[in-house]
Amino acid sequence: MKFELQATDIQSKARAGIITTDHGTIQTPIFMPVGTVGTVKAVHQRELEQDIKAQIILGNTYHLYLRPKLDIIEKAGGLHKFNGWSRSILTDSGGYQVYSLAANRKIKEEGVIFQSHIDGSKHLFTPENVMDIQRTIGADIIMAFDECPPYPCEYQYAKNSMELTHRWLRRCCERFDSTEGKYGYSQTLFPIIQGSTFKDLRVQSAETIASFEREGNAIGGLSVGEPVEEMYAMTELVCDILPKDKPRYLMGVGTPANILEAITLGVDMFDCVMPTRNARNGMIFTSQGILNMKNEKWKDDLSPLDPTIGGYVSTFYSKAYLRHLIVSGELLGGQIASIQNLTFYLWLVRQAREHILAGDYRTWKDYMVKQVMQRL
Ligand code: PRF
Repeated sequence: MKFELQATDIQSKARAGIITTDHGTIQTPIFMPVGTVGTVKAVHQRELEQDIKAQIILGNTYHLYLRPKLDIIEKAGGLHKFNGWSRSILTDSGGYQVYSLAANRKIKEEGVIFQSHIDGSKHLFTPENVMDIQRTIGADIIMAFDECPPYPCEYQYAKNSMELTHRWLRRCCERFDSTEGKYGYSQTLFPIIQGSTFKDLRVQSAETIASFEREGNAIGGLSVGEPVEEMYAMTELVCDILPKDKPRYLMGVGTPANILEAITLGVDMFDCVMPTRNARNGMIFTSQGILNMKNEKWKDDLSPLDPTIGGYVSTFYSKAYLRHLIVSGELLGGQIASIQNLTFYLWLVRQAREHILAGDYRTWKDYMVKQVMQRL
């Protein structure tokens, strides 16, 4: 993997860059649609590529390991071949899903013992086998195995958990560096900063993670229920410590406003289920603001969803038609809504990038946050 920092905004710490993996280039700042089980829910790979213009998508170790299981992904020749997505993929390590989804999880020094949310079967994730699993899945960027503590959390718990994450990182790196990709292209490992909302822990974690000198760094443990000001404060604190010549990934964030604000602080990569999950419930993001499709107001509005952001779905379908599909519980409603929301998220980060390159990001951001977050 390569990262070229192209520009830093004059008015803020926002950055524009290019990541190159063996599956293509990624222009940052970037939003990565979440494809938990190897599919971005309700969206075809062709739509992801042509309409949404996604450059990288996410997959999840926890889910793919439990179903369809590794033997099938390996037989296919890796996740890219299995799901037909030929651009870049990042996999999360399971260091989050195992805490949020699995039953009866027990965290020990060795790893985490948990029961599958699908069939109750018992499994063990360790830093070593999570590296091996992500080698087999074959994502371009893989994540270290971490513990994401809940919010709120006692100082001592957060400290112990952060130290465990750091010890696990050493084991992740040892296993990753002594193995190779299985499919003829290279993979890279990103470590994850933890430390809850404690400043001294965040500083310590950022310094420790930076000292591993991996090709990119991630910020975990945020957007887990803490006030948004805390999330921004922790993000800024760690971005100021992380090396400038490597991409920074803020995990699981967030709303359009969260993304635009975190870009100001120096974050380059984002992922979140919000655009797809909320789409299926009728919450539509557009360049003009947020629409609740269940609202009567849209029942006879035949204007296009969002003609300014480009893309077939956003230009072709009307608000009234999408409302009709969603109110009727039609599958196509979830599909159109998901494509609209992702097209908007990718449009938003492309615009952000252009304004960083032009040097007026902050001015544009202040205006845009108000516009895209207003409820229409
Ligand atoms: N760790 C991992 N994945 C994550 C997170 C984390 O802390 C978060 C926190 N918002 C989202 N996804 N491994």
